[in-house]
Amino acid sequence: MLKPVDNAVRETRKLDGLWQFKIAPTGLGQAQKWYQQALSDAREVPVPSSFNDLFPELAVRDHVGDAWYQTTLRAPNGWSGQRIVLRFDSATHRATVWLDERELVSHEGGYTPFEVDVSDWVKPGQAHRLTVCVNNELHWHTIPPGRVVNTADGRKSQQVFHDFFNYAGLHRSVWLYATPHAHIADISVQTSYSAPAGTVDYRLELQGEGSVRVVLRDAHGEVVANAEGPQGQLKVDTAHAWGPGQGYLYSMEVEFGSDRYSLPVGIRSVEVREGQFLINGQPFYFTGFGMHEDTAIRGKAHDPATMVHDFALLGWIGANSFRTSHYPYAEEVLEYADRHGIVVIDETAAVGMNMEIARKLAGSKDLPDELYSEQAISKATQATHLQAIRELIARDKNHPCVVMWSIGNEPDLRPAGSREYFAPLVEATKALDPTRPVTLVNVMMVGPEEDTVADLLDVLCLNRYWGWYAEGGDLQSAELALEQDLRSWVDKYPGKPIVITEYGADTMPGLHSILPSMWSEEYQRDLLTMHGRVFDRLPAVVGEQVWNFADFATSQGIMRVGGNRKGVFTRDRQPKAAAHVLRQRWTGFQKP
Ligand code: BDP
Repeated sequence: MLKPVDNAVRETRKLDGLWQFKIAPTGLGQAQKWYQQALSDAREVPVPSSFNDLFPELAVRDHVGDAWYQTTLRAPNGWSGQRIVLRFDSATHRATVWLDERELVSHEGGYTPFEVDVSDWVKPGQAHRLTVCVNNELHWHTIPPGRVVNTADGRKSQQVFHDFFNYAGLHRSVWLYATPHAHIADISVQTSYSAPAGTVDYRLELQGEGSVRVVLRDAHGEVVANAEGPQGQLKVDTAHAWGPGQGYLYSMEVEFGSDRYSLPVGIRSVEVREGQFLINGQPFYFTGFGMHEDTAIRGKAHDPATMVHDFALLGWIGANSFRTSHYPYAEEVLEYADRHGIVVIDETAAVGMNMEIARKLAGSKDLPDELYSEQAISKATQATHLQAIRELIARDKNHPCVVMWSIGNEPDLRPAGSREYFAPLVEATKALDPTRPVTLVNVMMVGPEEDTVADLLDVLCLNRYWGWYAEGGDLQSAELALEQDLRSWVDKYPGKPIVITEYGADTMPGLHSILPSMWSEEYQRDLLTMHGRVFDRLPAVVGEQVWNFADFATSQGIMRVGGNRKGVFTRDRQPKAAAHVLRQRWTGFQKP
């Protein structure tokens, strides 16, 4: 799916800004046809933003149901005769859109874009009413799953099975854009690199008639290869590879009839071989974090200032990678990673398929007994999940920074039905993109003898909390247990590389302790250092990503004090003591 761009023939207009807004019980506004007129009793909210933290009102923060958004849309006069498209970069977790009184489109899934051709309805120069109903409920069949229950006094309450606040709203930009009617609908590239040569295999999806020309330019604008036709290969004899720390991008310029699109392309290869994760044939060791899209006030909204600052902190600390835990991030983040040579593990929003964790987080005792069943994670969930994978790959397939797909986080892979649920999804991911390794992030409670899916994965991604949820306060025992745990995976799956995708400790900034004590800055520092020692003793470990980059908001509960405090940075991005230790370890890091 192509991101809207401005060029000689294409134009964009962002609809971001203050929109009219109103929360409502699920279905009420549809029944009363609120899209037929100006929203009554509405107030202004910014787009993009989560709505939850904007007002000092419990009913807004904890709202479960619909959130109505409305604005006036006007396409420029100059767009007459063009194809006009309305695009939402995300609407969390689902939305229905009306233009004036006409229902245009609905979309399920809170973290991937959707768009609709509005050429027949939008009259350039004319004002149109744009109404969006966003719904934030999570159910067993949604991704992520959750459960809506009724409180004793008849309100709706959302139980989430994952450990981050269920922020909702229009989190990313809304666009109107114009292209010629005969247009380039999609571009897919797959690259390979074997020093010094590189190739770019491309495939175009075209609507309408026209001749096709494809030109590849280097970063100086020099033409290095060209081709004709909707499918082909561009060869570069002496290629400048994209790689970690090397955000070198070519631009692939596509001409189709009068349409133009220029796609940034990084030439690189990714391969898992003999226990190593190879980028451009070289062993790569991941350093970095699991992150979150999470800041004060705006919640999960994409914000360029936060993005630039977070990447600067990644650079400062010597991180070369991150995981988009636990959902696809704004596409701008991937573009930035492309340009700056940061390596990304790209994850779907399938998080929380785990009753043991759900019980702790949702505080609920009456969850179904069987996780993979019609009452819980069902065929319907699997269908939503597959669609989420399709949409993730459709959006992100051309980003060189993305080196691996993670189809989910910490599902319980012990119960009956887990393999039947996940095996087809792993297979589908590999079929959709044969060029990238596929993983599914393993939870500590599922050991190598119990995990029903690990044999299908290219890389073992393990989340481990020795010294925190187990052996808490005793780093000596934690060190022994961690090493034993990891060696059991190496024994069972010799030759499969391991990335530790989570490890860490909740830490209150400013809390200090002479002796190792949980929650202190020293404890987090020592726990991370201990993990580093163990990883260095195990050649199979090809990466370490600390949980988490920064403190983040969660649901309320007895496990969390003002959110999850496992950040190496605070929520406002100040370093805890551990940040300095990681910086020392990661700057110029070489696996021993
Ligand atoms: C893991 C989850 C992550 C949590 C983390 C924690 O993958 O989302 O935030 O543990 O408990 O289970 O801090």
